[in-house]
Amino acid sequence: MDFNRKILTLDEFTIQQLRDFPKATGELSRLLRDIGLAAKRVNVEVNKAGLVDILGDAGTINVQGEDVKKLDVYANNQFLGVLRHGISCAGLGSEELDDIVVFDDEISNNSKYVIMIDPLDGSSNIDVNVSIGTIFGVYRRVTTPGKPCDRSDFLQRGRNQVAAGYIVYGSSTMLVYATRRGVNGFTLDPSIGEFTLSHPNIKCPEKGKIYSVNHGNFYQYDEKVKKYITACQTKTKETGGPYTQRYIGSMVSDVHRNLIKGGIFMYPGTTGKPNGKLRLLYECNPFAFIMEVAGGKATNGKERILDIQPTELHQRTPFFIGSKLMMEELETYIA
Ligand code: AHM
Ligand code: MG
Repeated sequence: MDFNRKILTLDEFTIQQLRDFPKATGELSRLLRDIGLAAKRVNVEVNKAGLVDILGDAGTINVQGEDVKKLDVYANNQFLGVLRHGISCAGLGSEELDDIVVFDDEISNNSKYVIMIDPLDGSSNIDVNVSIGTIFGVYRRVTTPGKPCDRSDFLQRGRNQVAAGYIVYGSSTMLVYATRRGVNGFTLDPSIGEFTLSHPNIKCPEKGKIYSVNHGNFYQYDEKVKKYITACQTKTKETGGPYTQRYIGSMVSDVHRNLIKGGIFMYPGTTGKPNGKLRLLYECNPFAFIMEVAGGKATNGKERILDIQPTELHQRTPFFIGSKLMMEELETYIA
């Protein structure tokens, strides 16, 4: 069989990027390779979730007080294990873990990066065969390499991310990651077991036709948000609506689609939960970084997501993200 040698694998791509930086150590490339490896392992289990007894509740409650599905636990262990054994990560913070994990050994203590991760997002969709995903953000440590990392390395503003990405386990499996230089998407080629560059230099269209929000919460949103949603449904000169409503309930899939096609995704605060549901550090910050590099915007309604100074590992925030012009239009409603 002839392979198309013009198609780069994830490893080939990240190594090629190093050519432009003669002083680069390759540590970030190794980290991305480790993430790719863990993602492939999780992908195998996601694909057979319906077949084996890995499906369903693990019977424990995670730190957010939500039921944990077995696959969440599996995914968390895979990423934790691969990154701990790798040599490019000093520690990890995860949606599934109460506190950070410090990889306190000589090699890990010398690495300059830490990772925030949601190992398996969209958990309510796991046992119904709907796309789910992994989300990650990579930070350069603020503590000095050579010593164990600590919480201050993780409680950084999102704008300090050096890279961020996600994996979507969908009709095909994709890994998308951004550095300041651009956003690139890789599709898993099952025949060779490699992520291959399929979506080079992703740019989010400035305007799209899709809005994504949980309509079930409509009457709990504040008046300004309700007005904007109503405008999305109404044909007006300003909005160019009505828009199409699309909401999977897996943010990775919802934002991935809107990133490619153009659109806006919202998880506003509600009367019961003023900060909404989504977590700043490992759900919103990585997507905000990716979206901004792709030309879009992300805010909590008052402030740019990437400027928020975190105080808690698991803090939540209202979240609005999407195409630049649609976000600017939203801002005229909620400012
Ligand atoms: P999870 O981390 O428990 O999976 O929850 C996060 C998910 C997001 O992927 C998605 O956007 C949101 O929850 C959907 O929530 P809701 O069902 O309230 O609309
Ligand atoms: Mg999540």
